[in-house]
Amino acid sequence: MEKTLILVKPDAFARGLSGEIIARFERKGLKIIAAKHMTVTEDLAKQHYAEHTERPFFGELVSFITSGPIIALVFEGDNAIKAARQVIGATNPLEATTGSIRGDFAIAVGTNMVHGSDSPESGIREAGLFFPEL
Ligand code: DAT
Ligand code: MG
Repeated sequence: MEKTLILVKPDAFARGLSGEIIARFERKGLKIIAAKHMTVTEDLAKQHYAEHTERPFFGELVSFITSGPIIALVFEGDNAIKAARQVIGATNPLEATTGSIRGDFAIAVGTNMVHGSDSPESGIREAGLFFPEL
């Protein structure tokens, strides 16, 4: 079974949409195996977004994800990575279909509500960063 790290980002948490968002993954058939409320440190943010270090928006990524409380979760299930990314929608909310989290709740790519791992390997890596006990 695959694992995916899901982050309910600061924009979604501040808007009171955590429950709505988490419910969508559960309804899809994914199981929560870890969850916590936390604030991401700069060090953790940089490790989490390591693949984006060279991107021009890296600084904004780190400052946004550390800007306020989040909910971090690990969901498990068959094809959890693809299933969760379908629930989340395209990176740019203006390209995300209605019915997806980003399509329904967001407009800007910088504040797109949710993170979801993009491969089984990154699911394991990212889940381990946020939940070393797993
Ligand atoms: P995703 O979150 O869909 O996996 P990604 O891994 O390519 O997308 O990028 C990570 C985050 O970086 C994304 O959720 C929002 C931000 N981002 C991506 N492309 C961007 C861009 N062109 N300008 C600003 N922020 C961007
Ligand atoms: Mg990504």
